[in-house]
Amino acid sequence: MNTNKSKKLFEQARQIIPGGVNSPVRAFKSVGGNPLFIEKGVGSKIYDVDGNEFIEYIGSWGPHLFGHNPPFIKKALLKSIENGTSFGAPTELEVKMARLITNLVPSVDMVRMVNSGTEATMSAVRTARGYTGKEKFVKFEGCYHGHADYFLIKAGSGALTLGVPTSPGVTKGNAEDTLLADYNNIDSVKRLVKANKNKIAAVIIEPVAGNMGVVPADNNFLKELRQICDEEKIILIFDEVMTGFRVSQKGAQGIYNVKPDMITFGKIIGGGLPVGAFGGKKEIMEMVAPAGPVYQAGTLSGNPLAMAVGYAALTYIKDHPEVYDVLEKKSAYLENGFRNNMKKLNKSFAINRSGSMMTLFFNEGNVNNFQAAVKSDTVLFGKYFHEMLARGIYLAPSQFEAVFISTAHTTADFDKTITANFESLKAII
Ligand code: KE4
Repeated sequence: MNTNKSKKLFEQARQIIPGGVNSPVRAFKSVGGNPLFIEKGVGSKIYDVDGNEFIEYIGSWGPHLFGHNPPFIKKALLKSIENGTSFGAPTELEVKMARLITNLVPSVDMVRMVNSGTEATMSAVRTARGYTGKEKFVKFEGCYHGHADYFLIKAGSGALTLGVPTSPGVTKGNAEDTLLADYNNIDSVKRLVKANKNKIAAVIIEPVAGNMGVVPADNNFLKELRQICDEEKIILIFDEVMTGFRVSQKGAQGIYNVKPDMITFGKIIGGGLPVGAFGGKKEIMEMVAPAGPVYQAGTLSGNPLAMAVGYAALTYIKDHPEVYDVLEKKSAYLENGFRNNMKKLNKSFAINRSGSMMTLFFNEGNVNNFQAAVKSDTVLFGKYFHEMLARGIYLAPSQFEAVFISTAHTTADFDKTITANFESLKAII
């Protein structure tokens, strides 16, 4: 495969952009080799600057539920730009977007738009602290909530992939107020609550973790978490930046029937443009400026272009709930293809899937938490990644990420992927 243009661009990029990329996981550091520079995306395919075509499963890390550039998204963007890009003043579309989200998601009475998942989670924790008057909060090892200082305490995703359990530059003060629990281990939460009586403002969790690879919460775990938060007056925050409108029309809370007090969104609600959001109960959200004293702001929050695309995406989801049955069938087909391959090869690597997000772990055990996930063979994953790339399949360049299936992926795409998976596994085992 000719990748000369990408190589040249990467050499230039590394001189003027840290690591040559604007987000670490894109640099292929954990799989080796040089990243490909992408020129365009159409449906389930992306094309790099050297003209190579790939069936791709990153979907821009989650936003592309309908594949690249679906006509209805493109139309909404082109129509919106006729009126300009951004006004820094309220627009009707922001009201319509907020109403659509509050109608679609039962636990959201009010919602504030921001520009990234990090802003959403950072603001949600600050609001929970302001509302409760308490300072500490609990996160789970292996969960990633973006790069706000107080989350980069043994974060998952990028930090985990980069093997840096805590990031330099994060102060002791931040680390002191961030408590770490074990995913799917309710006793670890109880121990923290007991040791920090009346000091914990919030628990934030990915209800289906996607940043240690896909690790769904055990059924009772979220219910027990909800109960502890009720008893201890702790705000339960579901970080659904990845799972929101991905795993069901109501996100993960739609499949677990557990209502959080606050919820964060990103990715799909922006349809590929920079958007995040945080929302929840009215009495909590009324704490947010200018309604209340918890300051939060953003020059481009709720900007017309992002709202136009996000509104088109969520309107499609509202009008087509059957899209989740379609995604379930497509995703199950791919998962079963991989499982059949492993049977033929007499291997039993773990596959975790929730709806249209899935991870193949190079790990023969059951992966239901961070400690299990990190036992995966990342060297073998790196070899697998490149074998698949050489066969025209572009996966997430890290063992600790999810692959995303879209409505644009066809059976022909899956059959090609399943064949590539078989040949790649055979080549590396
Ligand atoms: P952003 O700030 O990257 O928009 O969102 C942070 C975030 C928050 N919460 C969850 C559950 C997330 O998955 C993310 C971001 N996800 C990663 C992919 N695992 C973004 C990819 C990247 O860092 O480039």
